[in-house]
Amino acid sequence: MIFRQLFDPQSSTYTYLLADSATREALLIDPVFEQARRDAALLEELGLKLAWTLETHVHADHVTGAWLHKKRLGSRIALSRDSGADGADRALVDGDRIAFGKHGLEARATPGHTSGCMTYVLDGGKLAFTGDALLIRGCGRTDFQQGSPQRLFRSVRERVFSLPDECLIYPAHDYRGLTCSSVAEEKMYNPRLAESVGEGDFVGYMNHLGLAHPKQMDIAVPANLRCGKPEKDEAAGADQDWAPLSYTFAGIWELQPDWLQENLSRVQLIDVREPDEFNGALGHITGAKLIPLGSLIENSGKISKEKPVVVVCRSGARSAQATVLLRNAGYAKVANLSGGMLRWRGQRFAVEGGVD
Ligand SMILES: N[C@@H](CCC(=O)N[C@@H](CS)C(=O)NCC(=O)O)C(=O)O
Ligand SMILES: [Fe+2]
Repeated sequence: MIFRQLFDPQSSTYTYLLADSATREALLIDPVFEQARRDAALLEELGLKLAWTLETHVHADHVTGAWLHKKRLGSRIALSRDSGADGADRALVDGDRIAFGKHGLEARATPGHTSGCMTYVLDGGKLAFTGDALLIRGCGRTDFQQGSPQRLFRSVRERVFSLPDECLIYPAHDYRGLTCSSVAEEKMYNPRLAESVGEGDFVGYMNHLGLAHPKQMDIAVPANLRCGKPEKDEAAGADQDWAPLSYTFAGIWELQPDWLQENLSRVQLIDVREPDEFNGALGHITGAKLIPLGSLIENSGKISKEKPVVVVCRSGARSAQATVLLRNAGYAKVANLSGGMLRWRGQRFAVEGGVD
């Protein structure tokens, strides 16, 4: 079993990657639109095939990446039939099972935060992905999207707290940086839903939360009712298309030495090593401009914003940082030379200076 907890800092959303280590079939729970590249990079780096994306509910605070993953990776979309969303490949009802390899998730209807909330229970109760029904020492609000504190109370008590005490709880959000809890812990210490709290107190409390609506709500809810499909499809294609680039999980656009070798005249090549390295044993690529990483931004006036920029260093690490600095400085077309001068030399491409 492969398991990763991923975080979107903008909306404080957790996305979960689950996969069978033998068949490499994977699924994502609650992917975020803006993080689709990151998720795809991780899937690729781990050698996984995305079979499903699952939503715990129609989110009000971020747009799902479900449609984008389906378009790019061919995954299928599943969420509750009661969500009212269009565009799913599978409309889940209570008790449905989604299998991946020898593992499976059971869908348990846990309405109350919204009417279409599902909790997904892994392999008979090892882990539970509770969405916004049960948060760590908290719960989702009940003041919009057909929310109901009475329904939420019963969902958590009857469908989540009935899981084994040692079952781990992974929520859709945490606003304080907490990552994981357990059924036993929440039964005991959840200030709203612990076993010592009655339904009347819970309802009274939830009806007086007085929270502001999520900032993205007017965009997120309509988009999520289409499973994240943009109104205009072309908005999703904000990729760099000037070279066959790949995107790493660390968030770096990279290109391979063979492409650069053929296309040197189409790019500005910036070497961010120190002068003694540039003129040292590895040599440098013909036409490269030397601007050491430490003085890159002060010297960015020497780099045009019109022509794509490729950054190189010894191994590809400093130049990866340089791509981030340049992007932040407003350069849209920037990529790292994968593997740096070491790979360039290893593949026997020509250099100026250097020793054989
Ligand atoms: N400030 C956040 C609010 C997010 C929010 O309201 N989150 C919902 C989940 S969709 C919630 O139930 N929050 C529980 C809470 O804040 O106590 C935003 O603007 O996005
Ligand atoms: Fe929510």
